[in-house]
Amino acid sequence: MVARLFLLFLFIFVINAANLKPRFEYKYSFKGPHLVQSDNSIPFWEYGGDAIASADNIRITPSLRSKKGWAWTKNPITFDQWSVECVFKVTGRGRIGADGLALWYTTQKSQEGTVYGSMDMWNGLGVFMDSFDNDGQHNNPYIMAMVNDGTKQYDHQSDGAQQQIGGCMRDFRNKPYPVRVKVEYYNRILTVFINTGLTNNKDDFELCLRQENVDLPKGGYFGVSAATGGLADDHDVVAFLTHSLHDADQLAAKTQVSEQERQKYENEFDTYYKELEKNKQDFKEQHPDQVRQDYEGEFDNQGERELRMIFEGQNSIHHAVKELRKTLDELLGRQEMVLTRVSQLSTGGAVQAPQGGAQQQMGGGVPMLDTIKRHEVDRVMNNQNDLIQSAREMRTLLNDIQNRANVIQQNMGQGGGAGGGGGGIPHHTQQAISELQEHMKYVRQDVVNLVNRPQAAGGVACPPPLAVSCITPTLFFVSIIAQFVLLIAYMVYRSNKEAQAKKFY
Ligand SMILES: [Ca+2]
Ligand SMILES: [Ca+2]
Repeated sequence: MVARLFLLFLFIFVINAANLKPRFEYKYSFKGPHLVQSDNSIPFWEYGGDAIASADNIRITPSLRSKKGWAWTKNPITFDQWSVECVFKVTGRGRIGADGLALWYTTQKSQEGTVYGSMDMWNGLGVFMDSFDNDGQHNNPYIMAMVNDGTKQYDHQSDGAQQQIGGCMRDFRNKPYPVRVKVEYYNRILTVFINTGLTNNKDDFELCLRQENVDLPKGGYFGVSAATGGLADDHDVVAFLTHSLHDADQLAAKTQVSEQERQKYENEFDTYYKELEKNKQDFKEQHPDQVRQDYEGEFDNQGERELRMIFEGQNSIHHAVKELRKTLDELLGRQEMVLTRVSQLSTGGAVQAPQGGAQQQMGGGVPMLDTIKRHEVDRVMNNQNDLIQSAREMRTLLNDIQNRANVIQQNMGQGGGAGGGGGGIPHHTQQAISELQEHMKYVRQDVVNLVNRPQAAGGVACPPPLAVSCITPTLFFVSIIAQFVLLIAYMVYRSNKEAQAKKFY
């Protein structure tokens, strides 16, 4: 039976919810995280008593004994049907807390009193979250609603059990998530839902009470208050969210009116737009020099310029990296070369030794990559030896020729003194010598004539401008002999060369 009743209620709520269109009323709401302003005021709200406002919530009372606090909207509401959602946390160290939190819709505000921190005998609605079980019925914490016309006193001793229009027993203290109480007043129906904060789902509401034919005064104030007694809890209100409720059909009618207004505003907009365009055109015609060019291309160029700068920067970085890599490769190559030479010096010293002499001959001990080969060295050495040998032979021949010349000279001297006494000299030789002496005599005579003739003539002399002096007979004969010797030496050298060539082949 209870389940069927609950389903019926739920069906009615769904029907109601389907027809309701809420609209958030920020002037009757507050929430974090920037709840309080720099001057500790809350926009559209006022608070007092022991209440402390922070950025995240309003601590209506701290967990100290006998504290009272409150917060009210500054202005009365301008709508008749509404939904308020109070998000709060009641926390205390004890298993039992006190006294409780109240949510108000009344015709008066900011009256500190005895009913959960606010004044008694109120005119309007009070929804109480009663923590402390005054009547000992073990039915607290308890949530109840009470409507007052300003004449009734709240009965603390019985926890208002006989004054409530409805309620439910729910534990709202020390919950993991904020507790939410949603109160709806629509078509004279008062409904209270509760989310007990066991989950993080903000829409996890359950019905607490529903009462029809509830008449509330118009133009009241919303408020919250709390109080502590001998026991104390922190009563923190995290958010107070107010929505005005509108019938969907009424809203449609209002929207229809808005549609007509929209047409009107659109026409006005068209008119103003055309006028603006006309004024702009007139301005361009009157001030052609002040008319700015189209910005589109400029912005495009700027974007392209930035893109090009980025590309250029990347290219320069790429180039620098390439240069670095190239330099690194060169360094590595040099290092490898040095290492190779060092290893050759350390391991191949004995092998290199035979070439040491040649290398030193080539101008130092620095190894050369294109060094002279062994057979080339041998050839050069052989040529040098040949040259030395030839020089020795030539010296020998020269000595021989010189000796012979001396002999000839001696024979000539003896021949001149002894007459025909030839001694051991053959006859033909003696005859040739005599002929040679004859020729020499003629030659000497001619030379003497040549020397003496200029003196005798007294005119022609050796050409004085030339530095070369006139040749003397001794020099002449020496030159003749030297030529002779050179001729013989050349012939000897040639014969030796041909003999060597024959021997080589
Ligand atoms: Ca109580
Ligand atoms: Ca009780």
